[in-house]
Amino acid sequence: MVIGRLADGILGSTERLAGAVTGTVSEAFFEPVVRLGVTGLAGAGKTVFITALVHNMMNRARMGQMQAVAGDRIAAAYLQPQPDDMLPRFDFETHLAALTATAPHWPESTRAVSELRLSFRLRPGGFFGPLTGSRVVHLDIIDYPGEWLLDLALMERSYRAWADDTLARIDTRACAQGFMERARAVDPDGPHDEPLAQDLAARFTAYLHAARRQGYADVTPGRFLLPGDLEGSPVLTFAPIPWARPSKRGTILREMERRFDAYKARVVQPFFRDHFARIDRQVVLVDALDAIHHGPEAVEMLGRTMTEVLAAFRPGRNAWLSRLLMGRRVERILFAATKADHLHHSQHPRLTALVEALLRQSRDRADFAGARTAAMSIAALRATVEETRRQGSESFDCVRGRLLDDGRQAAFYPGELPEDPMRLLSPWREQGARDWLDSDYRIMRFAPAALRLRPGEGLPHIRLDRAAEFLFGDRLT
Ligand SMILES: Nc1nc2c(ncn2[C@@H]2O[C@H](COP(=O)(O)OP(=O)(O)OP(=O)(O)O)[C@@H](O)[C@H]2O)c(=O)[nH]1
Ligand SMILES: [Mg+2]
Repeated sequence: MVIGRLADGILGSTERLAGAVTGTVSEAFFEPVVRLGVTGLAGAGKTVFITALVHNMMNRARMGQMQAVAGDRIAAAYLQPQPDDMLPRFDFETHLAALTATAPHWPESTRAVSELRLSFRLRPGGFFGPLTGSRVVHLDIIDYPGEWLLDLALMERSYRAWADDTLARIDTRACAQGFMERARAVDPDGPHDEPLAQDLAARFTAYLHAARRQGYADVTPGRFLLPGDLEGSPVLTFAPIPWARPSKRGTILREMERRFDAYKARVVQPFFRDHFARIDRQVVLVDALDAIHHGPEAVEMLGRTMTEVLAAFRPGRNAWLSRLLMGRRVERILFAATKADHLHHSQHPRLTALVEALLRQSRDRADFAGARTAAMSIAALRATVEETRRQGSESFDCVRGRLLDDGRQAAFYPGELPEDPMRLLSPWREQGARDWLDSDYRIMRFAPAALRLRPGEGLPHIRLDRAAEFLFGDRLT
């Protein structure tokens, strides 16, 4: 059966079933809700992860590692209207259609927060099961850019502290010079002038993008990189400028201060209060293979950015966040290296070990405030098959797939990851090495494979069922 048609059938019936099964919002009172946050830096694989997860929870033949699936506890899984009216809905149908088209393609980049509610009707289990009847559990999935977590560092700072600090840090960076020249020339006591503010903000944004490409982790304000519908608005039209005296009314310095405060109050705070603070379970997706491909410095920078991002999960270090959370905490955090279908499975433990090593720097300081954590390598959508090739007396564990660039089928040997992840971390730390010394790690972009799914089968994946079991399996039994 063609998956497009199969999926259509499922979707058509599920949203109808949703209404029939759960009826009104008031019933939600009796129905537990798990809020699952899905984050990661741009391109880490959030959209594909959510699409594949939802599809596989609705078509569970490939989810055997989940206890609730193995024990046949899930009677139905269906999409429902989400509880938050003000959040864009995660566009599951469009993303699924892209991945399951006759000529499948990857979904568009999303770059903003979105939400989807997947509900489960569970069969009664245990000794008293037959007496209790079925029950409903809701999984609210929230997709948000990891970059937004970087803004946490701004919340306890004044404009002055932030501007001073930022200018001192970026002063010598080559990619900041276009901005720095303009910033140095500004008279902070001069009258506020909108074209000047816009020019400063545009140059600062261009600097942030360049810094991000070069792997710098200190790229705040995060929303400058992913503005969504705030693009061009005054809350994103400010920049750090040098100052000597306290600001006076009507000056450009005063306006910059005011907009920085507005950014914190109107952009950062609502995100943390309305979305982040309500998350129960979290998956942080990491594209470690892409960093390895780019070399030692990129791996180091990925580690630093992750440390910054993960500060949000160690609220003890930030008084503002601790007050906001009021003792609430994320119960489980999964760190998942994505796109593991680029590697033969024999190398997956090494990829996982690298993610664990990258995390260790954050973990050593505080263990995520008591949350249970795990790391694994996954592919939300498996685009390759494994193949072992012989060349002379040597054999190579390859993966084969359709290349994204020209549609050709190709077998690909990505290079062998070292057993000790420090061999990936130390070349930059110890020698500032630009390239890998003894090996070469290549990466190829594969297109999603054309699929022939049998009824009940979700999208092919690697360890998505284990990831789901860790993240919310306990709430489905
Ligand atoms: N081979 C393979 N490639 C993947 C997988 N998941 C994601 N990709 C690749 O990574 C790209 C980005 O994936 P997305 O899911 O769009 O990433 P994202 O984190 O939502 O990206 P933004 O929305 O831009 O922040 C895709 O276009 C694919 O090329 C996977 O499981 N296997
Ligand atoms: Mg996305």
